[in-house]
Order: sequence, then structure tokens, then C-alpha cells
Amino acid sequence: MSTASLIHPTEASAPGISAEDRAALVAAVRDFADARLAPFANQRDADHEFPIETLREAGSLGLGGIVVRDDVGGSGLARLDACAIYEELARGDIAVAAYVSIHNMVAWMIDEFGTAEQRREWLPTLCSMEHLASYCLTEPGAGSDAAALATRAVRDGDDYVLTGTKQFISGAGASAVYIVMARTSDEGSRGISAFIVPAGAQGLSFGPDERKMGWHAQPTRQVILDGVRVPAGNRLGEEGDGFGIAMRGLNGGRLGIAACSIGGAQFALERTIAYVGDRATFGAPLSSRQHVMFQLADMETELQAARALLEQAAGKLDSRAADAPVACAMAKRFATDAAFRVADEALQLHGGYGYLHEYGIERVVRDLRVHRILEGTNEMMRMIVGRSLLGA
Ligand code: FAD
Ligand code: 2MC
Repeated sequence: MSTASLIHPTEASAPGISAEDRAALVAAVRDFADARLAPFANQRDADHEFPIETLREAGSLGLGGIVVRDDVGGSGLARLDACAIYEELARGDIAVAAYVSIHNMVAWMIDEFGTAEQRREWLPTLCSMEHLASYCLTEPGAGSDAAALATRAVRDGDDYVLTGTKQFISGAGASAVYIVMARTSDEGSRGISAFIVPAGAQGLSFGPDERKMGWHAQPTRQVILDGVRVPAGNRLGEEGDGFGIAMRGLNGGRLGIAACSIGGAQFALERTIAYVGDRATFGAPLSSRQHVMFQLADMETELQAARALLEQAAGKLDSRAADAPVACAMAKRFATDAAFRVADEALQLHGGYGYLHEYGIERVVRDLRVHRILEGTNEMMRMIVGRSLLGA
């Protein structure tokens, strides 16, 4: 089967394709990552290059609307399939894979909560990645406490007028579509609505590209809304539904980030296995030392455990299980912590060479560090799990 036909299954496939088809899909995505991402990852990191043309190629393979229904150009796959795809992409380039995951989160939100008209208007070009998307929840004064957001959307006739500042927005400036969570009343999390804001809207501007530790291959900017007028038809869901929409988007987003972490760490582990076979100290290869062997065994075990937890959470989200948000939080916390540890140990096993840019391991460590912070910090993930245990 060709890549395109794998990613665009001919029959409605949710809640997933067969294990055999998934294996073929994973192989096809791996080929794409090997050819179009991995060879350029270090240079893109050094140059801070956001590879928009490569993203469009990914879109043409069906990676722009992985879990979006196929009547608007989506691939109609399940979360389990999506996680396998993100993992493969991240073996090639974590920052690019993570952006693909964020773009897909936005596309899913429009698919799930949009009207028929909104789906037809926005999704075909998002699925092809001709247009890129950003998710705008965080503000300078509201990160973990997302419901404290202060951006306002005031109804004015057939329009809403949005004013406020969004902080740390991935893809901002390059994206054509922004989902903006804004306050339409003062009722806490129930006073928030979601809006589709197109690039080019008057009053929309962007801060400078933030200088950051990792994720250099995608831009992070403030999104500044100064009296941005959008038609009421750009509201996603009803007034007051915005926080729930944002949170449900993040359930899938957290799976995506977890999968990217596992993929990045898997790359580092594979590099390390090759390295310790080659590198000799005190007259013998590093791989002959039992300490090193045990370390590799633990790294592999941690990644397999993370993958198993992730697959369990993806299955729960696919089947719309009541405890899916908790399972997604648990998987995100565990996988991002485990993968970061594995990447750090991979760097240590490379000795001084691990610290050099050309080996690609220090990039993995830098890129994975932020996965423990964004899409909900790992402390917030513990809050979600802990509250469910205590019934709080
Ligand atoms: P804070 O909320 O101020 O937290 C600071 C620290 O305190 C954290 O360790 C936190 O876990 C801890 N903490 C907070 N409250 C508690 C508590 N009650 N108990 C215990 N510990 C607590 N956001 C978007 O909306 N869209 C994006 O595209 C996006 N992309 C991002 C890209 C990058 C590179 C980065 C760095 C961030 C991005 N974010 C984005 C924002 C990200 O989601 C937030 O940074 C994150 O949610 C944390 O918010 P904060 O930075 O305000 O930290
Ligand atoms: N799935 C579905 N619904 C959810 C949910 C989830 N994961 N989390 C909360 N809700 C609902 C909840 O059921 C409640 O619904 P209702 O009003 O019907 O009762 C409503 O949302 C309010 O929930 P809480 O009372 O738990 O709200 P609280 O203000 O206490 O929020 C917390 C708690 C920590 C869960 C939330 O603020 C949070 O997730 N913070 C982290 C923010 C975050 O993840 N930001 C990521 C930005 S995007 C990013 O970083 C990127 C890189 C793209």
C-alpha cells in the first residue's frame, strides 16, 4: 500500500486501523521522518528554522488532520494511530513533531466542536497544512491557572471584539488560524468562549520570537489582540463552552506531547546503543560493562512502560471513557519525565561527545525539557490525578 492510501484509509477507520495496517503506517511515517526530518534536525535547531514546506509535505501525506473526519480532508484515524505517528516524527525532529501535534489539536477542536459550516470553511486547508494553526490559552498572568485568563471578547452586533495578550504561542506569526480562548463573562471557567481568529485580522499582532532553551525549529511568540473583530460565526461552540473545549483539546494534545517525548528518547537510546558498542575505555568497549548494560536495560524498560501507559490513555480517549482526562494526564506526566531521564542518561553515556551539538543528543535533552512544562506542567498533571483519587 502507498503511504497516501495508508494515511487516507478508504473506509471510516475510527476507532483505529488493524495492527497490521498500523505497522505499515508507522513504517511509512518513519521513512518520511528519516528522509525529511532527521537529516536536517541539527541544522534547523542551529538556524531556528521552522520548516514550513516540509510541514506541507507532511500535510500532503495526511498528517495535518490525523484524527479529523475524512469528509473535510482528515485521515479519520484513532488516537492510538496518532501517537504512533508522533513518535515516529519525533525520532526525526522533536520540535517539528510537537508542532504537528499542536496543529492537529486545533484541527480536532474545530472538527469536534465546529458547525458544519465551520468544518467546511477551516478544515480542508488545515488538514493539508496549507494553513497552519495555533492554540492560544496561556496569558502572561494565567498559565497553570488557565481559567484566570483575562483576554476579553465583547459582543458588538454580529461580531465579537477581542482584546488581550496570549503568551508563549507555538507557531504564532507563521500560523493562518488561531483558536483564542477569551472571557465573555466573569463566571470563572464558565465565562470563557473559544474563537477562530484568522491571521491578517485587523488589530492582531505578534511579539518577537522568544529565545529559548530548545524547540528552536518552531517559533514561540506572544499573540496580541487589540480590538480584533471577528464575526459571531467564528465562535466555536456556545458562549461559556470555551474552557471545556480548550481542556478537551488538551487531552489529545497531552498524548501527542507524550508520544513526541518517547520518540525523541528512543532516538537517543538507539544512538547510545550504537555508541557504547564502538567506544572503548580501559581496553574494552563500554557495552561490555555490566553497569552500562543495566543502564540500557532500564532506559528501554522506562520507554516501554511509558508507551504502554500512553497506549492505554489513547484507547480511553478513543472510547470516550469517563476517566480519559485523568489517564491522559498520567501518561503525559510519566512519559515526559521518563523520556527526559532517558535522554539525559544517553547524553551521560556519550561522555563529552554527548555535549557536542553534532551528536544530536544535547538537542534531544533541550527539546524534551519543555515537555515537562507545556500542555500543562507535570505538577498540574499530578493535580488532575490527585484530585481524581481524592474526589476533590
Ligand atoms: P506557572 O503557572 O506560573 O507555574 C510556575 C511553576 O509553579 C510551575 O512549576 C508549576 O507547575 C508550579 N505551580 C503552579 N501552580 C501550582 C500549584 N497550585 N501547586 C503546585 N505547583 C504549582 N501555551 C499556549 O496556550 N499555547 C501554546 O502554543 C504554548 N506553547 C508553549 C511553548 C513553549 C516553548 C512554552 C515554554 C510554553 C508554551 N505554552 C503555550 C505555555 C505553557 O502551557 C505554560 O508555560 C504552562 O502551562 C505553565 O504556565 P506558566 O509558564 O505560567 O507557569
Ligand atoms: N477534560 C475535560 N474537561 C475538563 C478537563 C479535561 N482535561 N479539565 C477540566 N475540565 C472541565 C471540568 O470538568 C470542569 O467542567 P464543569 O465546569 O462542567 O464542571 C471545568 O473544566 C473546570 O474544571 P476545574 O474546576 O478542574 O478547573 P480549574 O480551574 O480548577 O482547572 C486545571 C484545573 C489545572 C486542570 C486546568 O487549569 C489546567 O489544565 N491547567 C493547565 C493549563 C494548560 O494545560 N495549559 C496548556 C496550554 S497549551 C500548550 O502548552 C501548548 C504547547 C499548545
